[in-house]
Amino acid sequence: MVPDTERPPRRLLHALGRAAARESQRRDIERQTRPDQLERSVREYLGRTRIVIASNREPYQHVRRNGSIRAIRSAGGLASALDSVARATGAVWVAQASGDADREMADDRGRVSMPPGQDRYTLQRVWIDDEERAQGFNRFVNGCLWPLCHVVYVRPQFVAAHWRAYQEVNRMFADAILEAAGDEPALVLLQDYHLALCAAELRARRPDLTIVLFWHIPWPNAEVFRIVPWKREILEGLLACDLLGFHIRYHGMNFIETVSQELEALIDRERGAVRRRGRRTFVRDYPISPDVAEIAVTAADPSTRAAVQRIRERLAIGDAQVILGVDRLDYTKGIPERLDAYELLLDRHPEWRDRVVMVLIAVPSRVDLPEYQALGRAVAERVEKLNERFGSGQRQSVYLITENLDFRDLIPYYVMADVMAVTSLHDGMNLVAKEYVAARVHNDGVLVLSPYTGASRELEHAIQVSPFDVDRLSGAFRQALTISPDDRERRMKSLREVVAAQNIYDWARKLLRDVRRLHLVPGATWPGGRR
Ligand code: GDG
Repeated sequence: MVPDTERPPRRLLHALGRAAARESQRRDIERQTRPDQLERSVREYLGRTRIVIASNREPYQHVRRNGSIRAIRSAGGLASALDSVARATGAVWVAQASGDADREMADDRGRVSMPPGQDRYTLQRVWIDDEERAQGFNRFVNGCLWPLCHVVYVRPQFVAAHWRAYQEVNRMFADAILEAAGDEPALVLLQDYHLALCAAELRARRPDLTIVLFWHIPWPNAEVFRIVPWKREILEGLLACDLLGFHIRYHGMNFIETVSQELEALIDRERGAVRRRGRRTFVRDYPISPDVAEIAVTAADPSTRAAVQRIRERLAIGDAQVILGVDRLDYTKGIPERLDAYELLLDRHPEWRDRVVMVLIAVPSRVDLPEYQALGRAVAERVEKLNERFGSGQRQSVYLITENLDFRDLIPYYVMADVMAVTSLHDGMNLVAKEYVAARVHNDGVLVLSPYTGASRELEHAIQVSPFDVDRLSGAFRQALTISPDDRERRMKSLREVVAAQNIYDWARKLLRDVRRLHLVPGATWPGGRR
C-alpha cells in the first residue's frame, strides 16, 4: 500500500483528470472532419464536377413573419452536411418548396441562391400545386413506405391513387434534376425513401449520370417487402443508382436479399453489388453521426449550465434524477412502451416516486395522418394518468414538452439528463442517442438504448434492452438510476470514443470518397470501359 504522505492530494488528481479529459476532447475534435475539410475533399475527389442534390425537404424555407420575410434553416445535421457539399461544389439542390414566402423569393424558374445572402449554391424549388397529388405523395411516403420499412406492426396502406401520386412527384423531381444537371456529366445525390423512383426516370433519359441514393430508414427483410404491390418498380428504381447507401450493413444485406428474391439479378455478395441488365449497383453502409464537436462545445459552455438550472427551476424538478426522451412523436419511437416501463418502475419501487422525473420532448409530426393523431392523444392521456398517480403538489412525474425546440435549446436537456431513454421499436440510426453521448463531456450520464436502432451497432456499451420487453426496460431504468459512478464513467467513455471518431461531415466525405474509389466519377472513363 502507498503511504498517505506519498499520495498526491485528491484535488490535484481531479484537476489532472479534468485536464486529461479536455486534452482528449481537443484531440477528438481535431480528428473529425470539419466543413472546410469536407469542401477540400469534395474538390479532390470530384474536381469541378457538377453536383445535383435532391431531397424532399429544402435546406432553407422562406416564411413571412410580422410583415417581413425570413429564411429559416432546416433543422438537423443532415441539412448542414449537405449544405457543406453544396457550398463546396456550387451544386444545385432540388427540393420541395415548403415556406409561405418561397415563391416570392425565387425567380420565375423557382431558383434562389443559397445560403441566403452568400450566393454559394442554387436551391431549385419544386412546387406540387395539385393538392390531391401532394396529399397522395405524403400518404404514400408516410402511410405506406414508412410503416413498411419499420417493423412495428402498423399496417402499410397500399392505395393505387397514392402510388400514382408518388410516381408523378418522382417524375417532377427527375425533371427538375435533369434541368439542373444541364448537358454536362453530373453526380446526383438523392436523399431517402421519398425519391425511390427518381433514378430510373433519370437513367432512362440520361444514362451517363452518376446517381447515388442514401436510404435513411431501415430496409426490411424480404418477407416483409414481398407484399408490396409495386415492389418491382421500387426495386428497379433503386437499382438504377450506381451506389446505394444505408446506415448499417444489415439494412444493405436485407436489400440485396430482397432483390435476390424478387428479381433476376446477379448478386455479388463479396463486393456488395447487384448486377442487372448490364448495370451494377454497389450497396454500402455509411453510419450517420451528428456534428459532435458543435454539440460538445455547446454542452461545455457555462451558459448551458445556467440554462439547465433555469429548466430545473421552471419544471420544479428540484434535485430529482431525470430520465429524458427526445423524439418526433412517431409510433416507431416506442414512447408508450417507455411510459409503461416508467410506470412499472414507480409501482415496484415506490421509493423512486419523489426521486425521479421523466422529461419527454416529443415534437408532433405528420399530424395529418390518423395514426399520428391517435398516438398524440394516447401519449397525452398516459402522461396525465401518470401525473395523477405519482405527481405531488407542483411536481409532476412526467413533463411532456411538445413545442419544437431550436437544436441549441435541446442541448441543456441532454446535459441535464441522468438517463437518456432511446426506446425505438425500429430506427434506421437514431441521431438522438449519439447527440446525448456527444453532450456528456464529463463522461457521466447513462444511455438506455433499444437494440433495434442502427446506433446500437456502434454504441455497444449503452444499456441495451428491448422496448418490447417492458419488464426488462423498467429494470434497465432502475439499473441506470442506481449505476455506480465507475461503471457509468467506463460506459460513457467507451461510447464517447465511438461517437468522437466520426461526424456528419465524415459521413458525406466517405460517401463521396467511394464515388471515386468505386470508379463512379461522372464523365470519367476507366480501363475496360466505364462501370
Ligand atoms: C430519420 C431516421 C435517422 C428532435 N426534437 C427536436 C429536434 N430533434 C432533432 C434531434 C435529431 C433529429 O431531430 C431526429 O433524428 P433521429 O435520427 O433521432 O430520428 P428521425 O427524425 O426519425 O430521422 C433515423 C435519421 O433520419 C438520419 O438519417 O437516424 O433513423 O428515422 O437531430 O436532435 N430538433 C429540433 N427541435 C426538437 O424539438 N430542432
